[in-house]
Amino acid sequence: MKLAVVGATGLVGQEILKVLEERGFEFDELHLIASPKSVGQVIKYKGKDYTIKSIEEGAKLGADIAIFSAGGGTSLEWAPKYAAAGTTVIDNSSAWRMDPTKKLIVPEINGHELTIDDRIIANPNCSTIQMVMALAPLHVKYKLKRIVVSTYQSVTGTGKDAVQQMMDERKGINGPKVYPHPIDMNALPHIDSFLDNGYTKEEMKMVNETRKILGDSTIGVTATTVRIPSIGGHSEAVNVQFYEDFNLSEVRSILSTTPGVIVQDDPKNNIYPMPINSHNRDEVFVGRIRRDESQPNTLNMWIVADNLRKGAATNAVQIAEFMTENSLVY
Ligand code: 11C
Repeated sequence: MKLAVVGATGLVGQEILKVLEERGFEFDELHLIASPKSVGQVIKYKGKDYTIKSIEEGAKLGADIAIFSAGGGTSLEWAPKYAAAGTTVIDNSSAWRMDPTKKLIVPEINGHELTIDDRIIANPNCSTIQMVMALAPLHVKYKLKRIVVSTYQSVTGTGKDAVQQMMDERKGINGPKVYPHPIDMNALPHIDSFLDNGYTKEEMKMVNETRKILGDSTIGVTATTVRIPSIGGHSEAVNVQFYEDFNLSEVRSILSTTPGVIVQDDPKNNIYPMPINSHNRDEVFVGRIRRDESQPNTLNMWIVADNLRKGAATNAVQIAEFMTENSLVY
């Protein structure tokens, strides 16, 4: 098994290496690939030195699996070249997610759709993954009609430079800016670029990716995505209307027994999910579970997860595990 990590020096790339090590992912060879400015640098993995290779070198390796986290442009250009050389590409960018010929996978939900013929597999957006992890088991039982979601997203979703901007602002340093406004002590209702319909790309990802993963294009989804000065994960206030009515204790029981989901819901003791606690965790945390008393069959929840983990690295590594464990890699 030859494994390549493309974009190994970025925040998600670094997290992928941590997750591979923690989960004991087995391989014979590891190749770390990054942009030209990082080529030749040395990165340690399990105490061993790895020299960063270029994406061109990586394409010639004949890797069995390549986990890409190098942005949409790189992926559009290079994922097909890697796939043509026999590599199964697991791609973290938005490049292939809505391509009808590519699968958009959260292993716990639709991993069973994967086959040996899938050579480019899309990893969903972080804010979508954590939401569908909590909603998929409820959809099976009560059938989703409409989702209204507002997000409170960590600066780590933008990358290293955004974390630096926040830290600089905190220290009063006038450094380089990633956001059009200050982020520390602020909230920006603006993630990714604005589209003609008034929504942002991030908001439309939540609409379209949710429907694709759950395999139901009739689900109504409307999103407002907001960047806040937090680090440990993304948080989401989700209002969900179902076709069938539910019972709150049954909802809690379904969520508590869903692999990868942890219910933290004891408001009297101030227990609810928070990004500070989801940091470095692979699970999705759900709390503030309550009925929306303003309309029938409607539930409110608060969902938090580490966007670099289940929202990106962990989900991608889980796809790689699924492919190898089920002999779906050439
Ligand atoms: C953010 N969700 O928090 C974004 C980051 O489509 O994979 C991931 C963007 C993507 O800004």
